Amino acid sequence: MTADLFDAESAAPLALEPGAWVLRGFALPRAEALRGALQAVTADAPLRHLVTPGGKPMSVATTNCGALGWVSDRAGYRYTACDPLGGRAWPAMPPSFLALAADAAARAGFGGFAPDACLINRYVPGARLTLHQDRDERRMDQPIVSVSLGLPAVFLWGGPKRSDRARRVPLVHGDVVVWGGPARLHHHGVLPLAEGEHPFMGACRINLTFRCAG
Ligand code: MD6
Ligand code: FE
Repeated sequence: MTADLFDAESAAPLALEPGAWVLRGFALPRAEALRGALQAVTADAPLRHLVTPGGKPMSVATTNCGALGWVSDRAGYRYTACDPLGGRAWPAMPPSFLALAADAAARAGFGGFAPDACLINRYVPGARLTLHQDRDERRMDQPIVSVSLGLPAVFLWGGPKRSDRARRVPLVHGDVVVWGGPARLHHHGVLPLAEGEHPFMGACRINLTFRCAG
């Protein structure tokens, strides 16, 4: 582990706008622990392609850990305590996940963040996420913490209205984005992932999104 990696945790956050921050490389020193915990979670609750309320399979594959998990099906979007695939509770949130989320939120000025939901998304080349708001959570006073691992992606950062102009923010392995307060309901998305092979994660991008859902 080099000094550079640890410096990432103390580097000044980049402000996208009030309440929204990019923490470059914040997760890098912990990437190995995160990957190990991720393997355990996905062995228990496999990644799967959920169907949108409109009936289309999502290009992103999804699973969850924590007390609550985000799901989508013909009936809509919601949080559930059990994995609809096996009927059992979602895997517990690994301590390494929880610590990273709390530390990143604190770095962005949101102290005491204790998420009860972690949505795990796997993007392969071509997978994308159209502009949306994260508004299925009960706690709008709590931020969203979004961790990028693996292949680079272009994050779209928009405004309160879907028609607001969206900025393109390149995200790489280890970057963390935190948004809350006045930015909590801003639209965001991910452009189609480019082809590539990441030395640490293979041919995919993993995104961990932490929320206070319940
Ligand atoms: C990202 N993901 O992948 C951001 N939101 O960088 C999201 O904003 C997101 O992947 C809701 C549901 C799934 C997601
Ligand atoms: Fe989102």
